[in-house]
Amino acid sequence: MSNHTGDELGFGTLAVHAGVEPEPTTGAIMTPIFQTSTYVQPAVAQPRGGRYDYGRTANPTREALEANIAALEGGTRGVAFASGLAAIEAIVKRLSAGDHVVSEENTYGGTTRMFVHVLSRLGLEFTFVDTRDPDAVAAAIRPETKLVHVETPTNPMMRLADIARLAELAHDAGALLSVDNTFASPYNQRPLELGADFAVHSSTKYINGHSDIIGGLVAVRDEELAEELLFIRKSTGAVPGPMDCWLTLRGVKTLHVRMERHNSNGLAVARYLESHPAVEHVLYPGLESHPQHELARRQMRGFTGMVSVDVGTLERARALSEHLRVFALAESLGGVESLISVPALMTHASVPEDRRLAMGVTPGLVRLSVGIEDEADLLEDLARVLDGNA
Ligand code: P1T
Repeated sequence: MSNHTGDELGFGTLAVHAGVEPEPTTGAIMTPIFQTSTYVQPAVAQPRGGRYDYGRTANPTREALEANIAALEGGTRGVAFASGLAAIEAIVKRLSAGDHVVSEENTYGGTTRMFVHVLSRLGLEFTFVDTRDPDAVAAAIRPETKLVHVETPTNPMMRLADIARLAELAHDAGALLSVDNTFASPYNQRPLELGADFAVHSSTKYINGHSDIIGGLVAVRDEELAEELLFIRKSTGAVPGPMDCWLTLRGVKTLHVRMERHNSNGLAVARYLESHPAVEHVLYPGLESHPQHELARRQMRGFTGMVSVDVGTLERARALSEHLRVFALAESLGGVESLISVPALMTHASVPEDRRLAMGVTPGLVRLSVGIEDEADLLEDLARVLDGNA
């Protein structure tokens, strides 16, 4: 993947500038926070700009962020939501009772919970498969299948789905493909360019990057899909606040710079852990030992700061995650600071135990979100605990 998105500006230039125009009254270089619920209309039912009638429908701070993510994902339109889950929910809510979704089985636990415990009750059907295997996806597709939903890399097993191959499969069956691109970020992977119909993010993570908001974003190439998502958002209400959109816009300006450091620190931590005798195995697409390393090299520019390791037992997982000093014990990921978590007891606790174990989410699995601190400090922190000097 090249640094340049087609014929125009490079990714870093787009991250800084896309969607951001000087404010017309003063020339303020930063997009104002339009902290308002409504707008004064010059005449009845004649909102300014043809759309500024109410904050749930339209907000200029939110629109700037939406234009930015559209550019970064190589799409034409972006739609912002109150959370990553609200963004995924809107994609699925395009469907109707009786429609069928094929989903990766190892998504974020909250995504699976929403599919199984909320959306299934409304008459949608879900089949969960290992989307590493395109044949398994093909076998799960039915005449009523309208959507294939994958996460790549997956949370927390770092499995990859071949986006180009699955886009073909889905389209041949008359279905659309949505890719949760949260773990990769658009800097490392651009699903729309590989044929996906939706690139969806928990912008809570890398895109905002500073662990101070909850948000979701979807980018699409097709205007009609954008209009459908906007209609669903307006009708169901999961809008992000203007302040959160502004913070996300500020965060995204440094996405390319942060991702370079996440990528290099992630690889350094993965290599270090792979060499350590206390670690049973390391899951990181950038390692030659990752079973899908070739696919990773083909569809990703870098391999992110997400590293999962199996240390064998819950006892050891607890010892590691509770004794580090630089890594903080917390859910979430993708912020500038390093975090560590134990998925089986934290982010994926809502997934039934037998399914967790079948996917490899064992009690000894530890997930690291490697931040942008100094590499030496991160390695030293891990060494101190793993070598037994905590
Ligand atoms: O938390 P929210 O912004 O609603 O995003 C949900 C979500 C969606 N997709 C992926 C891949 C995610 O990892 C998440 C949220 N994940 C965590 C909070 C976590 O610690 O894994």
